[in-house]
Amino acid sequence: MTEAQLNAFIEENFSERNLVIISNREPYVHKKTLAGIKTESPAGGLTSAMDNVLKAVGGTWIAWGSGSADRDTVDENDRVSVPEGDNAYILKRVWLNKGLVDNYYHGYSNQVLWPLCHTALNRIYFRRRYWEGYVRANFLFAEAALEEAHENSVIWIHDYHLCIAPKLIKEKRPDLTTIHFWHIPWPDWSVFRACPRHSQVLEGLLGNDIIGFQLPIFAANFMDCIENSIDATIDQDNLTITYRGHTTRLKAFPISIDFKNFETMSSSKRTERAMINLKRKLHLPPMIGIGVDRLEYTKGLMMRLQALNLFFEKYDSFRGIFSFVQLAVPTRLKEPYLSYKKGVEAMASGINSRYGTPDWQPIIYLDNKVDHKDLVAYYRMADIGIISSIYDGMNLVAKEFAASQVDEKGTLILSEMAGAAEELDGAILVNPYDTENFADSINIVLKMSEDERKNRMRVLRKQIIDNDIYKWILDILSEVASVSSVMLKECKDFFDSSAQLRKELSSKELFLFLDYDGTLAPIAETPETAVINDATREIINMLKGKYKVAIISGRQLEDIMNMVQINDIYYAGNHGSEIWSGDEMFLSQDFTDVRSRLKDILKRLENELTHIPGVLIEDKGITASVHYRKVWTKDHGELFSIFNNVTKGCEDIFRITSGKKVFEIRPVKAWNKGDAVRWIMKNYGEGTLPVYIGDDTTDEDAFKEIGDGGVSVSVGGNPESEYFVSTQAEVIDFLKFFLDL
Ligand code: ADQ
Repeated sequence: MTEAQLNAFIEENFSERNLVIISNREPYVHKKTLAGIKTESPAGGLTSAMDNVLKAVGGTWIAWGSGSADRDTVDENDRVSVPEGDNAYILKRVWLNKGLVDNYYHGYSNQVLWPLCHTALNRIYFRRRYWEGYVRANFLFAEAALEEAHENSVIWIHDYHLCIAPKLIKEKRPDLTTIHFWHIPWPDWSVFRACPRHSQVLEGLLGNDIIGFQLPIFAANFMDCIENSIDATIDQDNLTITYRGHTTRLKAFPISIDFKNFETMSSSKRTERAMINLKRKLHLPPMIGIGVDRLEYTKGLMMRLQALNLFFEKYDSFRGIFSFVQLAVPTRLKEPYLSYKKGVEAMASGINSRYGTPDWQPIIYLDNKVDHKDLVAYYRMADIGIISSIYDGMNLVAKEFAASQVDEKGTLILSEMAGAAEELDGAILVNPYDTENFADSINIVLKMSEDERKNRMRVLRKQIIDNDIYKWILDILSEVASVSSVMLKECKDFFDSSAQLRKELSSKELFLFLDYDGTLAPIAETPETAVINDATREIINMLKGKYKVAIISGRQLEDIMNMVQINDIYYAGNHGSEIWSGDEMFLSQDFTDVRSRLKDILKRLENELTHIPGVLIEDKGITASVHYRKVWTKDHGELFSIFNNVTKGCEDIFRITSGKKVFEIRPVKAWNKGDAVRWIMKNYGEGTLPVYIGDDTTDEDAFKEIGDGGVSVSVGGNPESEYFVSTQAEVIDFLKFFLDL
């Protein structure tokens, strides 16, 4: 992928779309110096890649104006054209006062979300004012985006600082396409539940049309968090979440670097001269290791130094001939970073005083930031690059190191906990917590044959060449283009539309179709405990005097009639295969032939799932449900693979769907809820208008059946329905609406 190819794609698809990027940090900072105002340009690879995109198509970048001369360089709308002289796009600055910076940035962003997502729970520190500042700052970013957005704009939001902004933007402008890229890991629910205000964070992010993660596992973890804390409709197969009528798609887009640029910089004469100078200036021995990090506890610098300490102790023949150069640029100059910095420096100097000699230092510790054009010399001259993150979204240093290895002589030691480990074959993987194995790995790499090193490095580099930053941007923008062309279907808030509905429906005869679990009764741990409350039962009893009423359920007919206990209404059980008309039962087909197959499947599932606690297999005669609400999240992977394995190959006979922590197994030819609605309407509903409410994926058949010929309402939102109510608790108000009509 070349930058030119990407630009051509963007020109074609986005030149009319006005791209708006929002990030915490700005791409150009204006600073006051003695010599006047100075502009500092993009530091990281990502910023410069996004900068190139906007230079190609124009658009707007919204960011916190943090430079000392930032206010002096903007117009009355807080905008400045960048880059200077080129005026390719607009940088719009958001102003945050010191209190907001403390609460939003140093507080909720860096003391709650950052440690949380890196599973460093003991580093979380929360104050209520952090949250208030976070919401306020997000409001300011969202407001700036709304001011800049045109019709048809695409808003591309970056990272964990801006979780609430998508919801705020979508509430005001549902027509805008919003994509959020999450640069850091997303933990599973057992970790994320520790987050103070976690539901608001998730709700905020569900304002996006697309959320991009570094790896599929982070998207799966996000889904897991939604499933456990928000009443939304989840489609595991298509990785979509529908909440309050809006659908969000999740997808992994592993980030990368500008490979060509690193390779070109590293192959230059300038770099060759720089390597000679560095070796002389730093008194480097024949073998060199390199670490390049922000001074950040998640990067595992302490573990790396512990491993190096043990390495020099165990493999003393390397003393005097191998030095490790650590570039550690301090960031976030506050606690806990100040203490961490002291600890790292003390450990480095401890190793030096233990093993160092007057003319050799085992650790050369440098705490300055180095431009990428100078950094490549460090990468290229190293025999070993070490990355030891305790958890990391991706880690671009891994890719930069490989791209700079134009002589293919260096080898990468990479933490298994870094996202890059999932992507890069050819590296030597280590567990940063396993100090001895880590130290041994350094020894193995330093003794590795030249052939093996070259082979490993070639494999590594090939993967980055094929997946560079331009491909990453292209993949994301292609997804955006496809989402906006398909236009994810939206549904409307039932209560917001109630005045209009009142007008339309009050003169009509209605037939109310009510789903049970998750609609009339809240979702519960087990099917027996999902009960309907007295108030709801009383309202249905009153409604049946006014309209025709049917209860439609996935449960067996007998079971659902027992649970509801209301006479003189219609019932459909087993997802519509069994229907009770008030005085007789109708069975849609004869199921004797599939019954034995279903029994076999259930028997196998029972046998193979016995060791997983919490699985509940419900045999409903014609159909079956496998509930896993009570199964530990850690066992989900195994459960899913056993389930898939057992049900594989029976697609011609059974239709398998997933709902709220349940798999449904239904004969392909069995009626679904849509068929049941059609049959009941044909036989008993002449002259009435159907109104259907349900919460699950199995209700989609009924929503589709109703189409424009009635009113379809989902609990939590489902793109197939026309309206939604937000939660199960609101269903009672929905029923009252019809009582009052
Ligand atoms: P970081 O954790 O900041 O960001 P990382 O991938 O480690 O990102 O990259 C750091 C960048 O800073 C690299 O470009 C590197 O060259 C540069 N850098 C670090 N130390 C430096 C030094 N001493 N001198 C000069 N430059 C230095 C987050 C996530 C990552 C994810 C990125 C991108 O935490 O997991 O890879 O975003 O999505």
